[in-house]
Amino acid sequence: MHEAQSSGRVHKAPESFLTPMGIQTVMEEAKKGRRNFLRSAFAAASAATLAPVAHAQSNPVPQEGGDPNILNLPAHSKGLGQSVASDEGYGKPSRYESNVQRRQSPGLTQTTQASVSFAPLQSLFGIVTPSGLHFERHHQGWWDIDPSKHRLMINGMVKSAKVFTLDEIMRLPSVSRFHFIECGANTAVDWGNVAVPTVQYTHGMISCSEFTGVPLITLLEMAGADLKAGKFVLAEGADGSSMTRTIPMELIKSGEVFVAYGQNGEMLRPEQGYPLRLIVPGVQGVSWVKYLRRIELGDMPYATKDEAIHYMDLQPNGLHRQYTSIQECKSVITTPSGGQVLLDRGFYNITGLAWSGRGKVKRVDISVDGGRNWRTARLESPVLTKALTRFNLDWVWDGKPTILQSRAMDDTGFVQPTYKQLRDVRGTRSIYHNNAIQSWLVQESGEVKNVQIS
Ligand SMILES: Nc1nc2c(c(=O)[nH]1)N[C@H]1C(S)=C(S)[C@@H](COP(=O)(O)O)O[C@H]1N2
Ligand SMILES: [Mo]
Repeated sequence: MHEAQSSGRVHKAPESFLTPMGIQTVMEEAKKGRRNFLRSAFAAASAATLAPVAHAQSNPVPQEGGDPNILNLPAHSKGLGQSVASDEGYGKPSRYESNVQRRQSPGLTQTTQASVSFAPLQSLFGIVTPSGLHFERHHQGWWDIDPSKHRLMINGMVKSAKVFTLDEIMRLPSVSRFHFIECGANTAVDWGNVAVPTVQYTHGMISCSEFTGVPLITLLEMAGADLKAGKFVLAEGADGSSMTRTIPMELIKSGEVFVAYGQNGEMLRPEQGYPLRLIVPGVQGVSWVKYLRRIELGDMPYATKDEAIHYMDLQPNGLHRQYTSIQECKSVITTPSGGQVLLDRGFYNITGLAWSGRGKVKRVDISVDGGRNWRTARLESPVLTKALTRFNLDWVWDGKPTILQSRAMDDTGFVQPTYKQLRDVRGTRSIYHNNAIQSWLVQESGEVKNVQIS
């Protein structure tokens, strides 16, 4: 299996093809002359030294012990390797992985400079997005701010306004938690039935990291916040976009909302808001204010520009949904997905991601026949609240065209809707908050395509 598009090969070690079927099955398949089954398994291995295709073909029945190439010792098995990688300072991925990159969507128009880049979901494993591949959304460009000069003010309905330096914040009791962040505009282009080619572009405005920081309630208490009268805070960023968002105090009082400086074990990346960003689990990305410089406690929603003009949903009845904040339960199959090619019929591991802004993912069902029948996928651990959850399911493709779909359910019982169900409620004029079931058409040629079915 490989990808036709430039957005990254499918990464599967041969083992992951063999394990679910067992070596016995593989041997039987091979004896039946299905050498392509093996070929696709080996072709997927990334090292150039592994199993040249010609050998596998001229030798359809594996000898005892398997591929004879295992006996050809490559240079790296005989010589001295390189000195410690710390010579280069910060470690980098293998040069064979250089096609795994954030990308700008071909479907989005660019004004003065690019403001969105999408995470390569089709190339990632597990639930954590490597920091260098985290999606980006900048309303007015990103900055690498000098942390010694950065300040965070807490003001409004507090006893005395307080200004924190980064050092002062880092002395306080901290928490570390895994959460997804999804832009409210993720999957937006698909509202208009525009079939962008890959999962990177349909769903790549989501990422998941382990964030570290201080609960916002701690900082509010230190400033002597009026926790009875204070109902909402305004969060403000230090970049030129004057990003401002209203966050309800219920989320803050629960201790869920925190001011982060850490991401995946190190300081935040500049693109992600270094040195301070607000983490608002389950809530759309725009509320996760980067370069956080001010928190004001008030008693009403603020109706800021980013709440009164953007991120609202026009309903069929002509009214707008405002302050739409929770990202509802959603999932997507990341392999096989748009732009990838199945080399041959046979076994494939279907894998993907599910999430819910309301809590944990409870179940993911998968259909391999366009929604007629559903099988329950395996959820891989950990299954964490308001974090990405990885699912897997065994599948044997019979070589005929078919449609793959995933449908997630969260622990509130909410079930991810079809496009028909979503449009019945939300109409056809929405841009944001599309959590409909994604359909991937597997064509007879093996090419996988983005399609919409109701
Ligand atoms: N200060 C500031 N915060 C911001 C933004 C911004 O442009 N400036 N963009 C918001 C939007 S719309 C999203 S989706 C997320 C994107 O976060 P990321 O770039 O870390 O992926 O940050 C939010 N916070
Ligand atoms: Mo966003």
